[in-house]
Amino acid sequence: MPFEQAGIYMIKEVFYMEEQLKQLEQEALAKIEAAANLKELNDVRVAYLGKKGPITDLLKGMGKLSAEERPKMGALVNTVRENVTAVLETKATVLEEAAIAEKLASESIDVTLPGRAIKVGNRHPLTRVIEEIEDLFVGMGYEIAEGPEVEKDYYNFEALNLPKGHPARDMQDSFYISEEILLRTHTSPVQARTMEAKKGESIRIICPGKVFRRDNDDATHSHQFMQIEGLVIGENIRMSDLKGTLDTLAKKMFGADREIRLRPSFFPFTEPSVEMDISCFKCGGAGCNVCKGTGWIEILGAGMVHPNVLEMAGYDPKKVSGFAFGIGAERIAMLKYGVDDIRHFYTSDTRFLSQFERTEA
Ligand code: FA5
Repeated sequence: MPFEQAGIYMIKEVFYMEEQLKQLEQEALAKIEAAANLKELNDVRVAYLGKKGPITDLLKGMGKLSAEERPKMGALVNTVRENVTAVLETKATVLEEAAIAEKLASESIDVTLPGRAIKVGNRHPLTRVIEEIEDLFVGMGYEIAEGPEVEKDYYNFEALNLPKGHPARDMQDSFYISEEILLRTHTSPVQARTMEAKKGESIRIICPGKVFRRDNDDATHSHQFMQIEGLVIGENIRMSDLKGTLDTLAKKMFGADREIRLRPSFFPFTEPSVEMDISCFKCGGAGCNVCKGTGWIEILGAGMVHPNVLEMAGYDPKKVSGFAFGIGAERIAMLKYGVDDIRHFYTSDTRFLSQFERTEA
């Protein structure tokens, strides 16, 4: 090709490549603008900037240009690539943010949906009653004592002034393991054990625990039940101290306007012995179905510790005296919560037990 002709061809070629580049840039920018998501944007990147894309093709065609034109055209191609890349990146950021926002919106938690309830247990009504009584007495300076449920005949009966053959044993028939070992029939053996251990010191204890009797189960009796024993020993402990203590207990458990009544009774380990009634919390004393028309409800047995019991435990009845009481925890819980059958406490029926959820004792 003659020299002049070659020059004209070169000018045409440069012009053609510049035009193509501008057109490609416009096309790429328009497609970037139109890309609706990151995938479409990536397709644009591959199509225009990829190895098989038109811009790469143009670069490959630069061999046809003169040595002078080549760097100029190279710089121009690079400017276009940089421009397209920058716009691509800006758009990518916008689309990424939009994608995140969309994901967050689609995954948002509907807090108005009701949660799935987690089943948690609650304290047994008898535990509530026992803890409430414990709190009251600990607040008055009592200690909490414990004793074995499998007990010696000696502590359950003999040390409490109930020698073998004593007729009052019939009121508390036990389950015998052997002649000398039995399931305790009341919490009073803890009195005898504590007195023996304290060796003449003054005592102020409360003793909650499980007891057993050969009673037939019915609405108010169970062969296994809970008692709470109280014992105070010291100088000058009088019946009036017992009365004041029981009055405090009744008011705490059943309300400040409760009256108490002490009736003479018999226990071989106390003298004098009493049964304590409270004025009916339902009718206030007028008579109703709860108090069986009497206006009073029996709560516990109590009395002044018998001199024989003091002596057997090594105390001098001429120097010290004391009082004791024994509460049936089920009786208190039945009255307090209006439970009509003692067996409800022992059948583990959640329909019964769940009624005490979040209920203040
Ligand atoms: C006694 O057990 C004496 N130890 C109480 C006592 C202690 C008196 C200290 C004096 C000094 P009693 O057998 O009455 O007493 O029983 C006391 C309470 O236990 C009763 O008032 C009753 O509420 C409860 N109770 C007795 N037997 C049963 C039973 N089978 N089922 C459920 N509760 C019972």
